[in-house]
Amino acid sequence: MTTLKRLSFLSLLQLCVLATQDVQLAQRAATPDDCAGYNARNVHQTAHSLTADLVLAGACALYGEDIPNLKLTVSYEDSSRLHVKIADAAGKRYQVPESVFPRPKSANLLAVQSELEFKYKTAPFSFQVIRKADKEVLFDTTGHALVFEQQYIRLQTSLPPSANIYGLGEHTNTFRLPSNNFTRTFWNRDAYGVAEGTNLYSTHPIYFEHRTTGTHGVFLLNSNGIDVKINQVNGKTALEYNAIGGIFDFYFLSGSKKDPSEVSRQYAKVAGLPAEVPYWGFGFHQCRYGYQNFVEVADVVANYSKAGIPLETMWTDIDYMKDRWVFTNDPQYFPTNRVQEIIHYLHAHDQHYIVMVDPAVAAQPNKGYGAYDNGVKDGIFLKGSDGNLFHGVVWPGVTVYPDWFNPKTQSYWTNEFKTFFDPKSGWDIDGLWIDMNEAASFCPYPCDPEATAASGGFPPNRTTPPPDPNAPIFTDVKRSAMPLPESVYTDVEIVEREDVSIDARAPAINASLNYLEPPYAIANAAGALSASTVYTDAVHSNGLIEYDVHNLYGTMMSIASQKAMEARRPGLRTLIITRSTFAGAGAKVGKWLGDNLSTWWHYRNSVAGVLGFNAIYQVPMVGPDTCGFGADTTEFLCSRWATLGAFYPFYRNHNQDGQRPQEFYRWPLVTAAAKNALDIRYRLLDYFNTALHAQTVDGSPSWNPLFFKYPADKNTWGIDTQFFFGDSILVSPVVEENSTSVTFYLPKDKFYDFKTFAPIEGKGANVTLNDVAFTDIPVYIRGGTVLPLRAKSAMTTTALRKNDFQIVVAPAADGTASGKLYVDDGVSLKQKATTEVSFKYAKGRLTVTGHFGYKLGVKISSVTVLGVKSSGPYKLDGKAVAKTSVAVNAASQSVDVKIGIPFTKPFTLSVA
Ligand code: MIG
Repeated sequence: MTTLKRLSFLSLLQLCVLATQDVQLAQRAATPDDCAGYNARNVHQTAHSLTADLVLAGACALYGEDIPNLKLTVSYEDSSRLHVKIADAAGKRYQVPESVFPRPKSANLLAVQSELEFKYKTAPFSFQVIRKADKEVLFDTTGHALVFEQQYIRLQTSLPPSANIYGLGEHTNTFRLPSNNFTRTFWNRDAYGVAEGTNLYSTHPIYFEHRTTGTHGVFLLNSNGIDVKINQVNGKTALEYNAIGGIFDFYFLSGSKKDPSEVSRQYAKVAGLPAEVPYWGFGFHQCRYGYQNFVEVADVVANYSKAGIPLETMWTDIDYMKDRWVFTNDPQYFPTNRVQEIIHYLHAHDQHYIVMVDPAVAAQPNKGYGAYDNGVKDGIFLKGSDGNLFHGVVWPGVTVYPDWFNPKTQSYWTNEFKTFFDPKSGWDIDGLWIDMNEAASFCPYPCDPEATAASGGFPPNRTTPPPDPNAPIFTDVKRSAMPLPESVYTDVEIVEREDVSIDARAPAINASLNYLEPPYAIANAAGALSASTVYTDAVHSNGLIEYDVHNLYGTMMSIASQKAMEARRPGLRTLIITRSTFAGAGAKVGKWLGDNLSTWWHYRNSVAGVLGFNAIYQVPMVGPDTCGFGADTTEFLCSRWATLGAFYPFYRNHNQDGQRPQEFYRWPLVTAAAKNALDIRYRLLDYFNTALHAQTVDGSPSWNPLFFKYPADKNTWGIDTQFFFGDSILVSPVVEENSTSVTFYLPKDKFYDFKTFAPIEGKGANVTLNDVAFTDIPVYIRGGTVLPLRAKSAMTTTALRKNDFQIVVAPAADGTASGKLYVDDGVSLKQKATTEVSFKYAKGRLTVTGHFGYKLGVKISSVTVLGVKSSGPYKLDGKAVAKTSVAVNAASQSVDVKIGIPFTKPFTLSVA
């Protein structure tokens, strides 16, 4: 009786819904392949496009209601790109907003002009994408029903057995993905320890597939939670997309038969060309979580220079904040006047300073806390499903989160930056580090923010007494608040942490859908969708639901922060390093690989991570925490990592609070390793800057997997502990724990040892080196290359740019070589004048051409030709070079010709 009374109208309604669902349940298919799929009707084919209505062929209802009517649109966007879109016929469903992912321009080609062919069957509807040149079927949904339900869409393609698939990051799997029994989940997550096989911080639903016939790409533009499953079924690779929302918005990229990097360029046209970074951003960065106060930060800077290790940029983590509130500083531990002293010192020494900013703002009303009060006043914080401010828990305790979709958020954010990072009254930072933007929360699901915050540790108590506010800094004393680590190797214990346009088309909240616990559960390693993040039923100011846009949060924070930083220093390139990204983020920011651990596995695995972001996702400015973040590093691991790190695009030593200190100067061995590696990096810096600049122009990767250069050589396809830095520098680090031996693959080609310049014949076989010192790393120049090296390294990149060049000619087996050099002022967004030089070498003659708009102000000290024995005579622009200027090195078979001419115009150098 009472129960009945309590039954409201609403609950009665719910009962009815349940009843209908039961009917559906009874009818529903057991697996996606049991579903009848859709039939294509009204196929409308013009010379430019194809459209069709897709009509449900029979109830599938695997995870809720089917959407009975769909629309297929196929367009030939350019000769290498085919756009295939399968959406609801009504066009009401969520699609990735153009403000976050601007769509590529379409040349609207005729179908006959495309390298790709779209072939379809009508009943049930399936399709193939075929590369016309060789009739290769690149994508094939035949025999696999299309499923399109409110909260579950599914599509499967058959690929060759054990297909070579790369991409689908962010992940810590091998670069070539496992081809069986494998799930890649996209749901951005704070992923301490970056466990293999789990979803990490970023979402890049692009894969490259490599076959003997060529390399192509497939990009699914969808920001919802997705499981991509890869299995071997009936002798084929089955790749299945299971997304919990959005639409199927595919871009097929035809790639190339001979050059895998062609797909990178084609994808860059879709994702956007990556941002150019300031030249100083390639310098070495030192960071850690747990620098206690300004004295310690200054000491680290001073100790680097005392040790003679180039330090370009010093970083400060959240330690600087007062109670971890963003846009505040602790007046006792990090008083502004003392931090300004540090920043002035750094700037006076051509060094730089970066600090962290988190998105979550401490929910501290009535405390005069501007970042909170201003946000509340502007109404820019994200609201929960109840219409009140959404609360999570981050370092300061209970927090709110900026809603990047709110049109007022940009001016709020820009203003907080302008105020706190004011060059005169505040902290004049040079770059920015943004974290926790998955968005991360420490609140488990279901979340009780007050209870979680009260459970302790938010914010953590300071563990050291405040420093003397007048403490002298930069006094050249090697002082340390932390004990130096012992110079012995100890086993590393792995500690797992316990807790831890289209824009306007915002679909209305659908009360029959479950945004918190949808029927299909993706394999989110955090558990529920809303675990340790913003609730997925939160509604953005434009009506978009967090359920759909969760994976965009970090990229939207990146875009807003990039604008805020540019507003501080108009006209200058920004260096922003983020943790969370979505496809396209590289157009604005760089990325670090998150919370790795100080283990040999993480050290090795970093190469695959950098390859993915640079060569595939077009986020080229990337690197892991060198020497490892969590767990204690060791002298040997940190030595090896210092040498490998010198070849990451983004080279930063970063460490977790409480772990053993790991600045490079802490051990003599690591100091030597870092000095040696930085010497190589800096001499190669203009070569690498040229490569990265080229990537910003057309997407050509500046970090290459071996198979990009040797696509026909099957031995290279799975290699992910070696790589090319730029196009021509082969790096093969020692990978075994505490070992001085390394076995690596040397493709059938001509190489030269970077250190000795001695030639070495690659045989398409493994090579073993047994005596690689901990301060050393095997580096080879690929034959066929002209390298513009700085003749000498320097303590800062500013000083480096004043050093002369040494041109190294490393001929291929056929005696030819080529290379290029790009130089500009290194900081401006728009360049007034640039220098672009091209080097060609053939038949003993080096020809240097190009334009020299940007004044280098340096000389070419010498040209070094490798693999030759002849001492000349040499002629420079037809005039004989003095014999005394020519030095033959018999041991390495190289000749160094001192020329000492200003690097201002074209010239030739030839053997007479
Ligand atoms: O919950 O700011 O990945 O680099 O040192 C940890 C403190 C928050 C996570 C980042 C890490 C950073 C740390 N942060």
